[in-house]
Amino acid sequence: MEIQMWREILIPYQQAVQELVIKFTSIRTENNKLGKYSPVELVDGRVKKISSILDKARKKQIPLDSMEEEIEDIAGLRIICQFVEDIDKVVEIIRSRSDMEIKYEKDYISNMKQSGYKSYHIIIYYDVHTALGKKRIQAEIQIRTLAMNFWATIEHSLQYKYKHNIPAEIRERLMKAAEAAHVLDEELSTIRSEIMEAQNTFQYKSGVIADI
Ligand code: 0O2
Repeated sequence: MEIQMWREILIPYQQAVQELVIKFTSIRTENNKLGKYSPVELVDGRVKKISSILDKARKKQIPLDSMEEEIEDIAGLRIICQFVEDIDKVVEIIRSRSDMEIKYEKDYISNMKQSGYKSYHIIIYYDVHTALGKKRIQAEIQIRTLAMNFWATIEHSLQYKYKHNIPAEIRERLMKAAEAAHVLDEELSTIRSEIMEAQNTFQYKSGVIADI
């Protein structure tokens, strides 16, 4: 398929990512305005590069006409939470939304990947209205804590550097780091209410909600 055609195919995905980033970010800003704790800390989104789409299709032997259905992360969203407990809250929010239909969920938190990767994935169907009309696209939403994200970002860079062949010694250290990230999440969870209270007080004092 020609590059120009791909550029056209990706337009609704770009729009979907922009819309979804705004929608999830507004959960944070609305909570802040109400002086409430937000389960959403950070939101990021991206459209997969054409070269990565084609690589994935080649690797998984996906035919051209089913690429859009089978490559579920052409539109990708990442929602970062402070605490593990917040992930469940975000999942509940997504399940209750009428503008997003869940295709399926993958829990890599209860079932950590062999690499040490932890994250909660939800594949959704989402309708976008572009100049060319309505299109139902898929998006992958990854929900994880700051600690899980820190680990995943570093591991992803190493995967890239070593072309998916990370040396055994580094892999071992990554497993230790994954365990340390898990311990950090557990420790912080035990003082979650203290931290939430402190952050609410801080928001009032620093005037984040003073302009309501
Ligand atoms: P990107 O955009 O570079 O992040 P597969 O990709 O074949 O392993 P599947 O079914 O496509 O499996 O989806 P899966 O396992 O849910 O993984 C999808 C995405 O989750 C990946 O996208 C990563 O972003 C993330 N992920 C999954 N496993 C790992 C891991 O071990 N380490 C890290 N750092 N991230 C992981 P892509 O395709 O890699 O693309």
